[in-house]
Amino acid sequence: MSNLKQQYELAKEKYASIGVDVDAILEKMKQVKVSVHCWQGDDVTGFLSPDQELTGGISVTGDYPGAAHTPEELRRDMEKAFSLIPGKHKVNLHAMYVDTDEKVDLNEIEPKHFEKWVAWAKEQGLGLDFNPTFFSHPNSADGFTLSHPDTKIREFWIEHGKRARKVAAYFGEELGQTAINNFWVPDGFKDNPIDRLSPRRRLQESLDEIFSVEYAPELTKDAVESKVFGIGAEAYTVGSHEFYMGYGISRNKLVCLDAGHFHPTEKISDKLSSLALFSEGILLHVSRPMRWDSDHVVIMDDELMEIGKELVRNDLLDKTYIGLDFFDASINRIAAWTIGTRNTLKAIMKGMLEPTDDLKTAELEGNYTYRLAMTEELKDYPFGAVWDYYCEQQGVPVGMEWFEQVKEYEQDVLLKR
Ligand code: RNT
Ligand code: ZN
Repeated sequence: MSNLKQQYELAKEKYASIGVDVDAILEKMKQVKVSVHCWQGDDVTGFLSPDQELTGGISVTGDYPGAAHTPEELRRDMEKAFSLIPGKHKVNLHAMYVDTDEKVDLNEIEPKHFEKWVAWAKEQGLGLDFNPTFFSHPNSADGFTLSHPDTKIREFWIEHGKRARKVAAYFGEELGQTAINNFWVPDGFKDNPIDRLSPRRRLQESLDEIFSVEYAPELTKDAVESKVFGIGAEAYTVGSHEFYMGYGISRNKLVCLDAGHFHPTEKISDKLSSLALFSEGILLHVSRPMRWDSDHVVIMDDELMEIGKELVRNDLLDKTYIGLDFFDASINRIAAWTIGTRNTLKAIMKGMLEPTDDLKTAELEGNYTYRLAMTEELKDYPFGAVWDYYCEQQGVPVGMEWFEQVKEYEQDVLLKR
């Protein structure tokens, strides 16, 4: 028996003693899909107009060598990352990642401009998700898009939203997996507005117009993502949390929670159970805010573990689509994907490796001493042995072996760009 397998068998016994079936958990883990965001690979630049500066109140810092400059490079980099991550996953594209020789604007995009992505996803056995891009464009230069007071500008963005949905439906059709299409709109004011209502009314009307076409949920589902503030929109964001809670629930849309889009002491882990009671479904943007919506690479911190536990304890994995949203240009970008995605999967596995029913019973009986004792003991259970074995079983590197591969790839590919 290999050493890893031996460690695994010991871990299995230990978890079995508290009623946790580890073999069954490995089976469940194989079903968990994470939507890996393409934009970590090129610092949110895209291929529509790569010379256009990044706007929308988000920001990427760092100049680590090796960013992808073409769709081919980006795909190759993502393939590398996926070879280091256990399981079969999805790729999350933004409209600005068009892959075509045609000069095409956001209000002109069509499924054909994404054909190469689809062919690649098929070949790799990946799903695709999508996002209309409401930023980094001359028509968003003054900070407003779907809520813009100028009808002409609003119409441009409404057309973009409609076309983005067509692309998402095409992904769903071609790949046989629902493509989640996430609407994040950066609109907001730098300083205190007089009229907070009218922009929100315009955003509501624009979205209603975009969503007036029905698509089968097997093909695509729409999500809406709120935010508390952005750079240059510190005073007021049109698409606030309350706006999209109301909008998403009344329109049967998925509500997207980004871990960085709330006040610093607010945690999305605590929002999941409430939202789940009322919403059609949930989209997560797993991210790591540091003092603000800084989009740091996801680490195994308390909040990530809490998200994993909440998904498992409340049986939300079927209702929740898990996406990532971070962008760090100061480190190797493939390592960034690998660390963030592996951590997200680990957090879910940690959630699964808990005697949930037993703990729920104890809580119901008022046995809070047991609840505390068990949850503390669990922190020392041999999670690592289970994770390592899962990686081996899925044919991906165990432990720091993945890092060696990233280093090699950096030498052979990234540094030659
Ligand atoms: C911005 C939102 C949004 C973007 C991506 C690129 O604050 O989090 O999800 O990060 O669409
Ligand atoms: Zn996000």
